[in-house]
Amino acid sequence: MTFTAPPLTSSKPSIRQLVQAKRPVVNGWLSMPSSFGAELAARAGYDSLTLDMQHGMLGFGDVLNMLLSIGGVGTPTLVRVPSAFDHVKADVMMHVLDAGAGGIIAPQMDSPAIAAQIVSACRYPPMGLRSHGPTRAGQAFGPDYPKRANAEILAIGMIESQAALDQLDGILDTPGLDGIYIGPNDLSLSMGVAAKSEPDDPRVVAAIERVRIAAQSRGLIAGIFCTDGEACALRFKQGFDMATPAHDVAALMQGQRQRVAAARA
Ligand code: 3PY
Ligand code: MG
Repeated sequence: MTFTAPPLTSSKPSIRQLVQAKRPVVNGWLSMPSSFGAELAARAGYDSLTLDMQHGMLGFGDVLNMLLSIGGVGTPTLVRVPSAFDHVKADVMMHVLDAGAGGIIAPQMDSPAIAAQIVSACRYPPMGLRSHGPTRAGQAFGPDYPKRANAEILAIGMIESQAALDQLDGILDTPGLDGIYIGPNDLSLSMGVAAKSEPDDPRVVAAIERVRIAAQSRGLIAGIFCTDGEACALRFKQGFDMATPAHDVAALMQGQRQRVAAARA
């Protein structure tokens, strides 16, 4: 008798399915190393979650435990990896995909060469250089995972610098790239103004709109980081596919401050 472990498939739609159905993807952003916190976020109703290894306090072990607890709910989960700067970082991308991430958000996709490296790390040959070893992903997504992965894993890179704006067409034309995420804070800094999640400098505002249109005209997913839910709603009205209502730290602090203030009122 052979035993095949049932895949932990979820009834929740994938990010790609939501985007194709033109439904806005509300993407939670987790920075705190807590598998219980990750489970709570998954139960809070987000369409997708991103585990942040770049600026969040997460290492690989935290990401694995958070993927395990989110897996119980079934929310599609991406991992923002620490860096996309050089090929060495491809090992982190491949490692979190093996752990069951549904895709990568790579920061600072500043050139077509970096974009090509991100895609390559997310794709098995012949499309890329991802090494075979889906230790958890093969269990979580089923035995046909290696066959499906190239089509289903999302390779998303962040547009958040003047350098990326200067080479935007070349970056967005990278074969196999699934989408872009705008980092408004780094983009603002790189354009010479203060870091802001909701930039008001007209040059930054125009750049954000230019990136969204250029990405979506190529069929790429366009996502952006925001301050809160209201800001996300505005971004969805502008036409963005995905938006993040800030990270868990901001939400936790806002909720706690409100309670402290209410208690002292
Ligand atoms: C930015 O705004 O630069 C980001 O990377 C958001 O996380
Ligand atoms: Mg950034």
